[in-house]
Amino acid sequence: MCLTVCMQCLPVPMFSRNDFSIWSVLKNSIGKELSKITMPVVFNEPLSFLQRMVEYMEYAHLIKEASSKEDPVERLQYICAFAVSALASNWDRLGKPFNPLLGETYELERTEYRVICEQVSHHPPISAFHADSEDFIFHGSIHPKLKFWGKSVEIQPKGTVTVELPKWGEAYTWTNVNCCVHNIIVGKLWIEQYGTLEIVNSVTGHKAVLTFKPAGWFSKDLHRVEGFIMDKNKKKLHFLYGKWTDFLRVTDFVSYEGYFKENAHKFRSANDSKGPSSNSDSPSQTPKKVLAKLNSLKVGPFKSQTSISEPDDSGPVEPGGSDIPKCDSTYSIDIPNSTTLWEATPRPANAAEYYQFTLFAMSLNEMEPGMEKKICPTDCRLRPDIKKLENGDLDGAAAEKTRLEEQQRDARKARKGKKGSGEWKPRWFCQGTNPHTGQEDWLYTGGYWDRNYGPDPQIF
Ligand code: CLR
Repeated sequence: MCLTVCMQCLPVPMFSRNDFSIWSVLKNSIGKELSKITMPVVFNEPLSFLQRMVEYMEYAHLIKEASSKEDPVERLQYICAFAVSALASNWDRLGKPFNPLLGETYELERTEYRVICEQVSHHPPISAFHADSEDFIFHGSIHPKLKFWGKSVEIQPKGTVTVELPKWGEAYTWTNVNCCVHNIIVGKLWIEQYGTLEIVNSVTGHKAVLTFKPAGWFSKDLHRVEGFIMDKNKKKLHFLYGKWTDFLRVTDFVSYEGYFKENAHKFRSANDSKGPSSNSDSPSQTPKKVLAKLNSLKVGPFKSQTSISEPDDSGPVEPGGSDIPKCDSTYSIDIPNSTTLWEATPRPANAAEYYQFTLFAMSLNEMEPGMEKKICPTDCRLRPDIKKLENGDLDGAAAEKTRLEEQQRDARKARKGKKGSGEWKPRWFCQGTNPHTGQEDWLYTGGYWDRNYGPDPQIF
């Protein structure tokens, strides 16, 4: 146990979730959106979703690296590395971040950049962020959309993110790939990210198309990412490959072609990348096997809520499909003339006891001396429920969480009652058109770092 706040661990280890059934809670949440799902705090991690979003920034040095390159193709390579690295912290992270309260903010100042986030909408939940530094601006908004598939939950992080490199007058935009949390009924939870991520350089027309592969049979492609960088005429210039949990490399197209001819078997995939590994498990097809397992399931304090009826139509049982993330793919691709663009920092040795946090995640609640007075009173570092969970007080955290959610509901009702100016208006962002995509987005209105906050709004 750490007595002082340090970067290496949190104040106390997490509680075991073994005695709790996530399904007994989630089955009542089917069809609900993320901000309406209430789960016992034991399933939470001591971070707000705003902080989880800031984890995109862990490898922000890659954007600086991109900006330092003279060649637009090399710039795009590093932007790709950044986009992939931004997802690395999700590996094995199965705690649910706290739903941000409307108007909640989070700031992070590091030597290389600073970032401000705000929860700009509660229903639907939308979180906006804006990071700036000497070399880049990185901004966007995320509206996580949930889809229940029976055994799994699919999460679509709707919204676009934009990196701007002022030195080159360039903007790069993309939408993050979907992710799927498997085995919510029974078994070990695991996370998969799959789909296509397209990054476009708005000025030169260069484009990267990266495919996040579904794990596939025998988990051959677990975590794998592959794709190409193309010029504006769609000519393939470079091949990128790696794992979103681990690394990204690049090689020129000629070396790739030569290697591909000799090792074609390594690239052939049993699945295409459109869906998660188990996209056949729609609710009406819940396999009998799963239900049988369910009946023998040990459930914790929520047993009374568990009443599962047999569906009329039991679908096919998957052939060794996606229930278990067997093991990481072990075959290696080592293409001649490759350069490593990014490599993940290993998790701390004690990560399993601390929500599988990376060192970066562990530092996100840190309060340096004097910081309480400096930060905005809506900063989630000041949220009592998150603090209590971090300190191991589960009951206290649950009570505070309920209090805050009730307070938020009352405030909403009070606003509705008022005529005219009753609508909530975000403080640091406004809705507008992203000039680089032409689409609706949330844009930073400025002024946060002047630090003239005043006492309102009081949301905690
Ligand atoms: C994944 C990367 C995306 C942004 C994003 C949005 C929602 C996040 C998700 C990420 C990771 C997994 C997540 C999810 C919200 C809830 C879910 C944190 C960061 C956790 C694992 C809760 C699971 C509990 C359910 C089974 C409801 O770009």
